[in-house]
Amino acid sequence: MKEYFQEVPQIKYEGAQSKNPFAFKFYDKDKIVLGKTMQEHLPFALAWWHAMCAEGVDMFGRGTADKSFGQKPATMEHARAKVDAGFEFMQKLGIKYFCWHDVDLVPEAQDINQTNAMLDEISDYILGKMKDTDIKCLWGTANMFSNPRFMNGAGSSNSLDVYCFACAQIKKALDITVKLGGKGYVFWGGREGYETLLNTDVAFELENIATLMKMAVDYGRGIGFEGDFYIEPKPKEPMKHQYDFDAATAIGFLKAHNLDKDFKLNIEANHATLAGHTFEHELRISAINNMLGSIDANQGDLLLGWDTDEFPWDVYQTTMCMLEVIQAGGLSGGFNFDAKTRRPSYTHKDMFHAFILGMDAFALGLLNAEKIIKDGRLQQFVKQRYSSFDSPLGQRVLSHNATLEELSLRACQMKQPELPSSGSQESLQALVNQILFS
Ligand code: XLS
Ligand code: NI
Ligand code: NI
Repeated sequence: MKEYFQEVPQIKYEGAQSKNPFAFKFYDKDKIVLGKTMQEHLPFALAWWHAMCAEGVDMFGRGTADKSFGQKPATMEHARAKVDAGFEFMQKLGIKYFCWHDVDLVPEAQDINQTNAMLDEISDYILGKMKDTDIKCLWGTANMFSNPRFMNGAGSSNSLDVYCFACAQIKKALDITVKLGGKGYVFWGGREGYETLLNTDVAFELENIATLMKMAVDYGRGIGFEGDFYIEPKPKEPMKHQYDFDAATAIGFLKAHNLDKDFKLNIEANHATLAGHTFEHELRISAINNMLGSIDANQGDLLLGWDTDEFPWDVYQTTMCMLEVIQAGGLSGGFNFDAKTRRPSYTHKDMFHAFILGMDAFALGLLNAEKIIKDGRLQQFVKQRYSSFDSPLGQRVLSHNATLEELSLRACQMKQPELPSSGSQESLQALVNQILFS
């Protein structure tokens, strides 16, 4: 078997003092943290589209990275080489999961029947690789945003014919997800949105998207898919207004259409910040609705207004993320590196450095979250902050037994309330730094 990344050895944990750029400094897969191994806390996944396909093309220039893996692009030989290279890459890093869109795996043919036949062939090939390794499929999805037919969206398209193509792609992608034993199926509504109300019937489009999702659930459950369907919220890009703006919007949509039993959310860090939220806000909103399913692990650049899909580096952010994930009891999905190396980081070695960065950043986040939880002062503060509700009257409010009249009466008797206790944000931030750096 050809080795694609000959210049890179098996990546091992060598500890924080190691000077080896091809070693983990913090990700120690068997280390026990809060009763589970790091590997159990952090089921990392490779995103096929970035790692195996994206060559660094941007609006102003062609690709800088070579992802041909010695084969002619848009051939089945190339598709198979990507599988070989992808599995070698994952094995060298100890990555146990991968995620894909249909057209990441095979080139799209003119005729959807031909594309489907190629998907059958490549999924057989992938299945063979999975059997020889302990690598699994985290989730699959259909790309319903790149082909020009989806210019007006997929479920939200004005064209019934295009809507049928969306159905066909979802059906096939679900077949392949089930065949590969995928834990999830993602809907990222890339073009499910609009540019102007002058040409758009929003109610019509939303209803059709919900119908499409219901048909997908019915079909998926019918062929034995037991995993979660996910919506991946994103507020904009490519569309100006995207319907799955953020976690709260997606949850409202799912509940309104009785889809909330079958769906959870796949939260992407960079999409959170594009929506004007922190990553941890989106995680918390999902978690309190029992809908935190999976994570697209990346980070954005707050100085730029688009999805830069950078590898996670900001350890405060991974710390806050891991605090949310642990408090939510973990993920049923995983941490998918929906991230790409910067355009000038174009070598195969850079791909390894990027994953080492991301895995170490999440390992640090996990270790930090453990410290904060074990310290306990932060949680204690939050609990104490609401302690006025411990009183008998407060308990009546919490058990929904109080009336507006009785609470109003108490206010009138008091004449003026005392000011609430301080929020103490600065003190808490200092506390977190003390916990992390002492
Ligand atoms: C794009 C999305 C996409 C989804 C899968 O912004 O993050 O990559 O994760 O379709
Ligand atoms: Ni994503
Ligand atoms: Ni994204």
